Amino acid sequence: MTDTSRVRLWLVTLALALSGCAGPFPQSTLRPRSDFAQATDSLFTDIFWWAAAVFVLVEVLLVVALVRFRHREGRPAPKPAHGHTLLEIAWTLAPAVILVFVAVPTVRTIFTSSGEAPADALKVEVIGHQWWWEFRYLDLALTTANELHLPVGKPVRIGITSADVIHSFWAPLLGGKRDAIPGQTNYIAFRADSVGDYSGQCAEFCGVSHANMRLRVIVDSDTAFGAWAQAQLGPPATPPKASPAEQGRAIYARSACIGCHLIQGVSAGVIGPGLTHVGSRTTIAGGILPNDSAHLAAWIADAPALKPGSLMMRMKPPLSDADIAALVAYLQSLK
Ligand code: HEC
Ligand SMILES: [Cu+2]
Repeated sequence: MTDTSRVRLWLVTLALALSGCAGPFPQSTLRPRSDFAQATDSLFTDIFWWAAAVFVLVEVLLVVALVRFRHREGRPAPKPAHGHTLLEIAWTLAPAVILVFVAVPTVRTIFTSSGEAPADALKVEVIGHQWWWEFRYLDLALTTANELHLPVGKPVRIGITSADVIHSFWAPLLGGKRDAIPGQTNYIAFRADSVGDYSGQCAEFCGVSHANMRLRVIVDSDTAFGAWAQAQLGPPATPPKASPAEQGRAIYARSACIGCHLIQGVSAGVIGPGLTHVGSRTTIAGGILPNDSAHLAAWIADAPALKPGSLMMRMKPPLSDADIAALVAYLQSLK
């Protein structure tokens, strides 16, 4: 590699690293927005400063030793410290004491992040699927996908499990990362402290589209959360007579879609995300695509082209463009 190309490589790397930090809510654990994230962040900060102090001390001693005991012409070798009892006791005890300072807050944080929550906490079950997330609000009898709405300031208890392989739920500014294991439920609990749209993702390799298994946690004000839940609990919108959306509903009802998707009163599939209110979501396909006409159409035409390995295979025989447009109109009407 020439010198200029090496410099260029470093500049590109730097630009990428810096742009990774941009944006309103980057996936950073260093900007906690919940008590859970706050606890892990303070633990990190505490241990970071302990480590920094040890580093400085060790480096200072090293430099002092290098300078003081360096080889000089005609000078006898320095006396070894071997067998110096006091010194040996000191350097055995000091690390033990430092480890206590690390262990106490660590164990405390393990307990505070173990999923204990007050009895009135909002209970949500998170189920990982290849490659999307299902969210069930246990007390509200409400199920949604990929976008988890939560009320600000309220305690939430999240039970995490999986329908297939091991995934890991992680919304860095709020909580996680905690494994989603089939046949087992792991818990986290937190209280989000500010309204916002926080991104997250699966954090355990789970197959070809692992990197395309993202999620959003939308922390709403109390009233906005209430309104959202109310709307989700309602029946799906009925498309107006003779509209493209009504035509779309007819196409949906006679296509393979019904075998995999739930739309209340229309179909009862359980393999893919529920679509009863799919029009109210901002993204589709595990948070990787915006929920707009172009992306919905491309997705319905050929999902695996947008998301390698997607379990929503290409429809056979392929749907016509007109059918796809009608399906898109129908799905968008499902607010
Ligand atoms: C074999 C089962 C299967 C069939 C048939 C199927 N889908 Fe899907 N669908 C899925 C799965 C699984 C996902 C989630 C894929 C992912 O995100 O990786 C999905 C995702 C979607 C999404 C995105 C939802 C979201 O919120 O992310 C839409 C919209 C959708 N399907 C519409 C349709 C339509 C319309 C049809 C019929 C033309 C259809 N699907 C047929 C399994 C299926
Ligand atoms: Cu994964």
